Amino acid sequence: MPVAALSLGGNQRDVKDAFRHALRRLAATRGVMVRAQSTLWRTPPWGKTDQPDFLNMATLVETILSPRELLDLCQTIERERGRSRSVRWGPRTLDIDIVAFGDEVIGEADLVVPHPRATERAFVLAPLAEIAGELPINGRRVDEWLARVDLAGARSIGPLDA
Ligand code: A4P
Ligand code: MG
Repeated sequence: MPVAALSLGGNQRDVKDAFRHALRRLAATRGVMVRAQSTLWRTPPWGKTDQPDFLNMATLVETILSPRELLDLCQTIERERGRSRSVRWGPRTLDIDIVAFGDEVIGEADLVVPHPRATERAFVLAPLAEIAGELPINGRRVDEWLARVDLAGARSIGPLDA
């Protein structure tokens, strides 16, 4: 079964609660098994810097869903936590990106895998490296990509449930 790497992020309202909700929903979905979850990271805002710090984490799921079905599921979970998409790279309660899906390469209008910006984002790579450092993405391993990005201000704050 393919393993997909997901990146979770948010900086509005109760983000930890949104992450717990997301992990519960993923685990409760038939055909999706949560195999690993990173610690929680506090990260400075990327892209649009005049907004609060984010919380980020990563999870690995093994799934019989297709990439599109997994995207639909992630978007349903985002909507359940009131995600609004008004500002690009702006504040949000819960964002779930598919970083990688097995070794699939997808280039559709609304689904690009591996996620095109994942390899330049410390907030994606640092949590993911804890659980999938050797995962290849676009020709390099996650831990190799991580060595190339600026980790300033990003720190693990421990397990989600602590
Ligand atoms: N979409 C295409 N490919 C994918 C994929 N692999 N996974 C499409 C998920 N979605 C994918 O998503 C818009 C559309 O992208 C979706 O409807 C889906 O069809 P989006 O999340 O609103 O925006 P985006 O275009 O994916 O932008 P991007 O670059 O992911 O930026 P975001 O998600 O808006 O960035 N700083 C820190 N420290 N931590 C963060 O978590 N997040 C953002 C938000 C900005 N700065 C951050 C963080
Ligand atoms: Mg996104």
